[in-house]
Formats: sequence, C-alpha cells, structure tokens
Amino acid sequence: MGTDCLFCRIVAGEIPATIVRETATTVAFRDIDPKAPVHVLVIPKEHYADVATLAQGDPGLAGELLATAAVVAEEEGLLADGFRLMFNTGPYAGQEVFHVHAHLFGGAPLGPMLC
Ligand code: D5M
Repeated sequence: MGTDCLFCRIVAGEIPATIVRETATTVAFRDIDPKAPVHVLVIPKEHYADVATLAQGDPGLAGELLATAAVVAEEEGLLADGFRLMFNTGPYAGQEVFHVHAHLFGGAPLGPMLC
C-alpha cells in the first residue's frame, strides 16, 4: 500500500520502530503505547487491511505471522506463564491501524477479556 500506511512505512524503514524480530515475510516490533509489560505487534510485510483479508487472501502468510508471534513469545519468556494474541478487526473492535497486526501481550496476569 505504501506511503499512506503507517505500518508499511515501518516495514520500509521510513518510520522508526523497536523491531524485535524480522523474517522474510513478517516483522515484530514493540507497541508505541504498551498495555502490558510485553506488548509486541506482529505484522506481515505485505499489506493486508485486517486478519480476515489476510487469512482469506494468503493463509500461508497468516501462518507465518502466527509462527513469528510464537517465536517472539518464546524469546520474550512468555511460554511458561502464558500470553494473549489478539487481532482487532474493524470498527466494533476499535481497529485503528488498517494493516493487519497481532497484538502479543504478556509478562503479567492479563485479566479476563472484556468481551
Ligand atoms: O492498534 C494499533 C496499535 O498500533 C496501537 O496499540 C498503537 C500502535 N502503534 C501506533 N503507531 C505505532 C508506531 N509508530 N509504532 C509502534 N506501535 C504503534 P489497533 O489494534 O489498530 O487498535
């Protein structure tokens, strides 16, 4: 998508981010406004607006995104106590950035989901 998309610009290196892992097809970087001790966003380098279009358009890439999230969870020491992986999708979920991203939360008890 390019210059209009914030996360495409992070992929392109045009906007700084604290990248914790990069593969040929995915990037994981720390959320700018963390909601947990560990809060990492995992994205595909290719632009898809949300997880539904990603999963339907390229299921293999969706799997690669999940695999990156799992490796980051391990590297961040989250496997023993657990973590939450979440995709906000569309207006009812409050999605703000329309480049699909998995939120990886962990590092402390996260409490129940709100809904
Ligand atoms: O979440 C979008 C998330 O993106 C939100 O948690 C803030 C984060 N964000 C926004 N800009 C940046 C930059 N520049 N670096 C890192 N993180 C960022 P959503 O699921 O769309 O509501």
